[in-house]
Formats: sequence, C-alpha cells, structure tokens
Amino acid sequence: MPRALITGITGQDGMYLAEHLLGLGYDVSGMVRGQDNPKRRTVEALLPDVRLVEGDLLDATSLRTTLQHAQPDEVYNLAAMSYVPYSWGQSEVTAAINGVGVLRILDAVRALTGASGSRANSGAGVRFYQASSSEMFGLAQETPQRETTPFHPRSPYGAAKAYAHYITVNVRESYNLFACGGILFNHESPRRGAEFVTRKISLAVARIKAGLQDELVLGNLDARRDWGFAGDYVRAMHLMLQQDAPDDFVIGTGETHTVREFVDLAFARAGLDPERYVRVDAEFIRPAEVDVLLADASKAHRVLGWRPQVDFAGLVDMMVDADVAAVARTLPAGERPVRRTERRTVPHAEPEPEAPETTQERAA
Ligand code: NAP
Ligand code: F7E
Repeated sequence: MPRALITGITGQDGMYLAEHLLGLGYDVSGMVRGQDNPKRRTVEALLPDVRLVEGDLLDATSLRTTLQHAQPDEVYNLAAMSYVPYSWGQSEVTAAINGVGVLRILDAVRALTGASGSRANSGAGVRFYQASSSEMFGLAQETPQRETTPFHPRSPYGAAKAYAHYITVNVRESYNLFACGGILFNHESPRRGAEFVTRKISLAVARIKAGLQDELVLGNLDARRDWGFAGDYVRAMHLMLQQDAPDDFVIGTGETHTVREFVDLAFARAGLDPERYVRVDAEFIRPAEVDVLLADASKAHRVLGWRPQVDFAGLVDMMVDADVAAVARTLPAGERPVRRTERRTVPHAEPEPEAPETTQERAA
C-alpha cells in the first residue's frame, strides 16, 4: 500500500486529495498545525481513515518528526497562507510559510531519504509535490499562460510562491529529488474558504435567498480568472507524481471569466437579480491586481492525460446549490428569520462537511 503525507489536510485541496488517494488504496497521513485546531474535527469526521500528525511549516523539527512518523512514498505540500489580500498585511509570515516553509520541508525530505547533496546519494524513494500557483504569473507576460511564461507576481503571496517554485526546481536539479511544481489556476468547491470570491458569492446568494442577508459587497468585478473544480485538480496532483520523470505542469480549464459573470450566474441560479443586492466597495480592491489569468494546460493534457470534468457553469451551480442546502439546514423547520436581531444569531458558517462524492456525480 503506497503511503502519502499531505500538508494542509484541513484545507479545501487537502480534503479532496485525501479522498482521492484513499480511493486509490493509499495509506494517508495528514499534517495538522496548532493547538486544538477546530478544523481537525472536520477532517476526523469526513476522513476517519486519515492518520493525523502534528507539524508546522514554520518549525523544521516538527517537519522532520512528521516525516519520520509518516514514512511517505509521496509528499503533497499543500500547506500555505493562501488568501492573497492577507499577504500584504502579513508579508513576513507569508514569506516564512509559503516561501521558506517549502525549503524547510524539502530539507526534511532530504534528511529522511539521505539526500545530502551528492547525486549518487539521491533522494530517490520520496516524491514531492509543491502547490505552485497561477498567482506567480501576476502581471501576465503572455496569455494564455503556460509552463514557460515568465513570472511577474503582484502580491507578497505570489512572490513567496515563486520562491517556493524555484527552490523546488533547484532541489530537483541539485539533488535529483523527484519534485514537481503544479502551477494550478484558481479552483473552487463547496469546501472553499468563505473569504475567497466564489464562495463569498455563493454563500451570500444562499443567505439572501433565505432572508438572512440583504447585500453583497465586493471589489473588482472585472478581474478575470480561469476557475475550475478542486476535485478535478487533485487528480492532476497525483498524476504528476506517477510519471517517469519529475516536471512542472500548468493546470486550468482554458476558459476565463470575470467576477461579474460568476455573480450573474450565481444569482440567476437562485432566481435573484444581482442588481438589487451587489455593491462595490474600495475595501475589497487590492493594492495590485492580477487582471487576467487563463491557462494553457496542453502539456498536462498531453503528458498526464488530465482533463477537467466540471465546467464554469457546473461549478457555479454546484457551489450555489450546496450553500442553499447548507443554509437551509441552519434554519428552524418552517421558519425563515427576517428581523435584523435574528440575523446575527444565525451562524455565518461553512456548510457541514459533505459526504465524499466523485467528480462525475458532482458534474451530473
Ligand atoms: P486552504 O484551504 O487555504 O488550505 C491551506 C492549508 O494550509 C490549511 O490546511 C492550513 O491549515 C494549512 N497551513 C497554513 N499555514 C500552515 C503552517 N504554517 N503549517 C502547516 N499548515 C499550514 O488552501 P487550498 O485552496 O486548499 O490550497 C492548497 C494549496 O494550493 C495552497 O498552498 C495554496 O496556496 C495553493 N493553491 C491554491 C489554489 C486554489 O485556487 N485553491 C490555486 C493555486 C495554488 P490550518 O487549518 O491550520 O489553517
Ligand atoms: O479573488 C476579485 C479579486 O480571493 C479572485 C487563491 O486560492 O487563487 C486564489 O487567489 C478575484 C481577484 O482568489 C472580491 O480582486 C472581487 O481578482 O477568490 P480570490 P485569488 O486572489 O485569485 C490563486 C490561484 C491562489 O493561489 C490563491 O491561494 O476576485 N474580487 N471582489 C474579490 N476577491 C475576494 N476575495 N473578495 C471580494 O470581495
């Protein structure tokens, strides 16, 4: 039974990847940080077969211990501070986790495998996946973006991810470690954090429909993103580590849409008119924006045989339907609170973890 270690197990991708790997017969360990991390219970409920181990990308000793316990054949490094706006306010911690943290875990992998710097004494035996990001393209030098497109990050988040990507490539080239950078474009799901724009919209639509919210305040509605479904993207992560040689791959749908298009489809799904509810406020405009992202994933199609199965409209419908159902579950039977005092008592929470479903079931 192959063994995998996933860092960032409490995140959106960590949970989808764990489900995928368990389905393939893997023994899966997941790294959790922090004392009494509340998301630990979510993972325990959803994925009882995952062995949880404690560690933090900020702490080299914990990473070595985690790897010793997990003894993985494959390491998927998904842990990161992943919310881009936060990275301007806390740029040092972003660099420490998303940048140097990746160096730390690569060092720990090398320590585990005995890779010491000599090619003869290589790190063969552990395969490493780094969660690189389309944010590295930032002010895109060409459209669509592919593996060879130069990076021009527009945020401390993007800059830290670019360092992490380059150090992953460098360790591969220096020590012969099987290390891959998956350059993934935005991917979403009903498990997406509520601070990201797609989930902010789908949750607001559900709450407006239930009479719990009366407006949605957003930033730049003209930003364009290549949005896919997270369940599709974790398949690509696994495929990258099954190849004969390590390499980097762009993963995206090859379609780009504005935030406004996402808003329009989401409100339409619930039979609501966005004009009545959506307001733009400078609070959500970023110091530097990534205006347009569009993936050229032809290398992944050709080499990995990977294709996404959920399209843009399917993704919007999936997220709105899940939030409408989840918000409905929070309401007392037969009752729809409408008074402001009652609004505050209803949790603005993520839906309960959903039962694992296959991509095909979701797409249907
Ligand atoms: P997410 O939901 O925000 O999950 C991030 C995970 O990282 C959480 O489990 C979090 O744990 C963990 N984490 C944060 N700081 C840590 C630290 N110091 N040590 C250990 N764990 C830490 O992110 P996601 O959407 O699943 O994304 C997964 C990865 O792909 C991230 O690296 C992200 O930057 C990258 N990425 C995401 C996308 C996308 O569109 N989703 C696209 C490209 C790349 P806590 O529960 O403790 O907070
Ligand atoms: O913003 C615009 C915002 O925060 C998307 C992360 O997973 O993908 C994600 O980063 C767009 C931006 O994601 C609001 O200005 C408008 O143009 O959902 P987001 P992101 O910044 O693209 C990349 C690939 C990652 O690697 C990251 O980890 O939407 N936007 N109004 C807004 N964004 C937010 N969050 N909130 C708004 O109100």
